[in-house]
Formats: sequence, structure tokens, C-alpha cells
Amino acid sequence: LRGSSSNSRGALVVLEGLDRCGKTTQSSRLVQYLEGLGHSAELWRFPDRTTSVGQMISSYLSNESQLDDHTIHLLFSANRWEKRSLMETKLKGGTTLILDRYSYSGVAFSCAKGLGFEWCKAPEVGLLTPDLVLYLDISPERAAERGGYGCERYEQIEFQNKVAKCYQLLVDSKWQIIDACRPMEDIEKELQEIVLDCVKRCQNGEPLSHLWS
Ligand code: T5A
Ligand code: NA
Repeated sequence: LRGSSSNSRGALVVLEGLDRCGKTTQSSRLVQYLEGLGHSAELWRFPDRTTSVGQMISSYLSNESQLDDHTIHLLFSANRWEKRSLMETKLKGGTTLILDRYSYSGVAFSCAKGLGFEWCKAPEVGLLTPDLVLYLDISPERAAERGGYGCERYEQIEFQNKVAKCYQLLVDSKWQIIDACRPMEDIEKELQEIVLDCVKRCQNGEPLSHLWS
């Protein structure tokens, strides 16, 4: 299955969407699927709550600590920067990374609080650009019907509506909008096809680029 080009690399695939849209469910299924085909693949989540920065973020999200909006924004970004070089190493080594949230969450959630769009994008500049962004599209009302909604800071319908509007400002040619209100298995099938196609493109040597280009 390996491409013959010396530039062959893994794909950088991001799942984005509102809280409870199904990202974690689908990203872990995608990794299983790719591994089953013999590809090297890993699931990464942002925020990565295991690092010391990630622990500050986690405590903020669960309302155990308060932080200025700009401060938490920069922490989310720092949490991606601390994984950047490993990310590049993995991709160049041929491992496909399936990311459960990335810079787009960073911009959309902070922008929804009222921070400036360009200000929000600035600390993300220079991170790796995903080859594919899968936006799991669901209304906040439908998402709220799924288990556990309401425990964390951002899980309120009115706020999620603002987040959805901010996401729309970020859509570009790398995005695919997926109807996330369907049964899990239907979504899973659709994603498998799109992601496999992307993995093959990257094996053929599609170059890596940097945000926001
Ligand atoms: N954030 C994040 C920022 O503000 N800035 C940043 O830079 C970043 C990276 C934490 C929060 O941080 C914010 C965004 C978030 O508010 P998180 O830990 O990823 O981010 O939290 P959530 O997105 O809220 O994760 P969830 O686990 O809530 O949602 P998922 O992963 O989208 O959904 P999932 O797969 O866990 O599914 C949720 C429930 O729905 C069911 C599942 O079984 C589960 O019970 N479900 C379905 N039910 C019916 N039909 C389907 N198709 C279903 N798919 C899943
Ligand atoms: Na999740």
C-alpha cells in the first residue's frame, strides 16, 4: 500500500464541529479502518489534556478555574505548538494522523466569544495545514439531545450557534461538510471513502504546507 515516491507521507486529517457532533466516535473508527487496511494511523485529540498546558485547559473547560479569554486562546494554541514537531515527524514517517479538533476549533470558539477573527488566527500561523477537514454538521439542538451535554463551559445552545457561524468563516477547498445527523454507520462509510482517497494522495507526495495558506 505504500507509495513509491520518496515524498510519500501520512495524511493530516482533521474532524471539526460543534460539541457532541460525533468527532470522537468517528475519528476512532477511522483509525481502526485505516489500520485494518494496513496503514499506519494515529488518533490525536486537541486539546491534548495530558500535557501541563493541557491540564490548565482541562481545568478551565470544567469550570474549575477562570482565565481571561485571550489567555485561554493562547493556551489552546500553545497546546498545538507543543505537538507540532512530533506531528511533522509522524507524517514524514508515513503515519496518517486523524485529529479530533485543531486550529479551526481554536478560532471558532474564541471568535464566538467576541475576540477578533484575525487576532484569533495569528498564533496558529505556521502550524501544519491539514490535507482534509471533515466538518460534522449538526444543529446545536440536535447535538444537545446526545448524552452528557451541558457539563462543560461551552455546552450551551446559544453559544454553539455563534460557534457554527464562526466555523463558516473558515471553510475553504480542503473542507468537506458532512451531514452528522444520520446514523453513525452511514457517516462512517462516507468518511472512509473520503479519507482513503486523501491518504492515497499524500502517499503520492502531496507537499505539506502551513496555516493559513
Ligand atoms: N476548544 C477546543 C476551544 O475552545 N479551542 C480549541 O482550540 C480547541 C481544540 C473541548 C472544548 O474545547 C473547545 C471546544 C470544546 O468545547 P472536546 O474535548 O473535543 O473539546 O469536547 P467535545 O467536542 O464537546 O467532545 P464531545 O465528546 O462532546 O463531542 P464529540 O467528540 O463530537 O462527540 P462523540 O463522538 O463523543 O459523541 C457524543 C455523543 O453522541 C453520540 C455518542 O455515542 C455520544 O454519546 N453519537 C451519536 N448519536 C446519534 N447519532 C450519531 N451519528 C452519533 N454520533 C455520536
Ligand atoms: Na470529543
